[in-house]
Formats: sequence, structure tokens, C-alpha cells
Amino acid sequence: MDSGAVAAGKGVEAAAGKRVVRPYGDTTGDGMVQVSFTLPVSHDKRAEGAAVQLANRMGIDPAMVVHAKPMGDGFTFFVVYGRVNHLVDLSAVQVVERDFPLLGAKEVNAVVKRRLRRKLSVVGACIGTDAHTVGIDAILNVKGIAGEKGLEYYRELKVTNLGAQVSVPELVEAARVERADAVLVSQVVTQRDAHLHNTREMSAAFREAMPAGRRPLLIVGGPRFDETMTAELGVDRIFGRGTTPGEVASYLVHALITGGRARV
Ligand code: B12
Repeated sequence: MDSGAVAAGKGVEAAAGKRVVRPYGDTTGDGMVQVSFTLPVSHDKRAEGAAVQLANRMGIDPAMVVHAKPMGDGFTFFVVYGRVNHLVDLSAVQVVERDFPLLGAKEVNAVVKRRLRRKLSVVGACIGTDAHTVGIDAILNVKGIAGEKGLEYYRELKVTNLGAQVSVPELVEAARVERADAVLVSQVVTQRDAHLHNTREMSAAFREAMPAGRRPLLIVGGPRFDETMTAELGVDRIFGRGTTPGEVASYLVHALITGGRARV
């Protein structure tokens, strides 16, 4: 390590165009991490040994069980603390950065009114068996989230929130009836990759039901989506954990009206 290149006190090293960091636990750059998991074994000394063995195999060495709690019959929850030698190269990290300007509600309304000259129609739902509506409601309902109002608050947006457990055919039909400019789908349950299967089914159904250029913008969101998977899932944008209504409204304006790929 080139000590002269270490960013003072932050555990960041710079060498040959790389920006490398290592975890911080007790002291800067000591590589200490904490992980939690459940093993299908009753809690005893052997179970704790098994947790340490797993942590070692994950590259955590030395590893220390700092918390172990029985979780019903034959299961134990662990928190393990220990050191990894892995480094993170910040220059090689790939994420989806916001590539559109963040607008206030007034600006969104003004652009829609001036450029679209009609209300922008948005249809939202949780599809499949998913009944976790809190996320889509946070984006759509007036009450919004974290002090920010949802899309229903925007005068120039017409919001149809179909709620929970909507089937794909119902969603396609509602999008047609509402002449949706954008369809917003929430998927929170990820067991057996349900969110991926459901999203693929949804995007395929829209492609089949509507000709290219006539289909609405397809947006999915939920806490466990990988935002880089848009092409693979056949959607226009994926929003993850902590999304705000303002981000979504700004994206709609960018994607449908002001951006290079203007659709309407
Ligand atoms: C509340 C809750 C419930 C409530 C839901 C009530 C409701 N009306 O939504 C009830 C009790 C019904 C419930 C039931 C179940 N739940 Co539940 N539930 C939760 C809990 C505690 C909170 C979820 C939540 O509301 N988050 C708050 C919102 C605001 O966050 P969010 O969804 O991430 O949304 C934000 C972003 O992701 C994004 N976003 C989300 N959607 C969209 C969509 C678009 C278009 C956009 C742009 C953005 C966007 O923007 C939002 C705002 O920032 C989570 C655990 C947790 N702490 O997260 C478990 C959790 C999601 N549930 C879980 C499970 C397993 C279930 C059940 C299967 C349990 C059971 N065995 O019955 C059932 C399934 C019911 C069903 N058919 O779907 C698991 C899912 C595990 C997995 N890997 O899939 C979790 C993670 C709990 C756990 N650790 O096991 N649940």
C-alpha cells in the first residue's frame, strides 16, 4: 500500500487509478465486519462452532460469535463479528446513478401542462400474490413518505392505484382503460425470485398487448431489486429502497417529455 496515497484517516487508498477501501470496525481500515444469519440447528456450543466455520468460509477470519439466539425449534440466529481481508475498488463499482434532474412538484406540473397539454396518466399496483402495498402507496398516495407528498398530490398527474394482488391481465386492461403513460409496479416479496418472474410476465404481457411506441413506460420498484436489471426484466426503470415520490415524478417527466427518448 502506498501510504502517501492514503486519504487521511478514511481508510481509502489510491493506486494506479484505483480507489480502494476496506471496512472499518474498531480502528480505521481494520477490515472488521458484522454479519447475521440463521442456521437450521438448535443452539449449543456445536452450533456456535458451525457459525464460526461458516464465517471463516465467507472469508471472515478471525470470527467471533457476538450474539446467538434460539429461533424456535431447531434454528439459531447468529451475529458474527470478524475481520475480512477483502478490498473494495471504488472505481470498479457499478450502480445506476440518477441521470435526470430532480424537479419540484410545481416544476413537474408546469412541464406536463405546457408540453403534454393533458394530465399524465399513471397506473400503479402490486402484482401477483404480493400484498405489500406500503411501498407503492408511499409513492402514489397523497400522504407520500418522509415528509414528501405522493404523486396524487401533483395536479397534472392522474393516478390510478389498483392496490394489492392485481393480476397481470387486470393491470394491462386498467392501463388500456386509463390510457396510462406509465405503469408503476411494486414487488416486495422475493421468495423464489417471485419479483423477477412477475416482472418478466408483466413486461411480456404489455409487449404482447400493445404495439411498440404505444405501450406505457414500465417501472418496477421494491427494496430488493437490482437496479441494473432493466433490460433483463424488460422494463424502462427500476427503483429500489428509499425511493421518493419526487424522484419518480422527475423520472416520468424526463422519460416521457423532456428527455432524449421523449415518448409523448
Ligand atoms: C408491513 C409488512 C407486511 C404487511 C404488509 C401490509 C401492507 N399493506 O403493505 C403484512 C403483514 C400484510 C405482510 C405480509 C407478509 N409478509 Co411482509 N413485511 C412487512 C415489512 C415489515 C415492512 C414492509 C414495508 O412496508 N416497508 C416500508 C415501505 C415504505 O418500503 P418499501 O416497500 O421498500 O418501499 C419503498 C421502496 O422499495 C420503493 N418502492 C417499493 N415499491 C415501489 C414501486 C415503484 C413503482 C417505485 C417507483 C418504488 C417502489 O419506494 C418505497 C418508498 O421508498 C417487511 C420487513 C421490512 N422491514 O421491510 C416484511 C416482509 C417484506 N414480509 C415478508 C413476508 C415473508 C411476508 C409474508 C409472506 C409472511 C407470511 N408468511 O404470511 C406475508 C405475505 C403477504 C403477501 N401476500 O404479500 C418478508 C419478505 C421476504 C422475502 N424475501 O420475500 C419481509 C422482508 C419480512 C422478512 N424479513 O421476512 N408483510
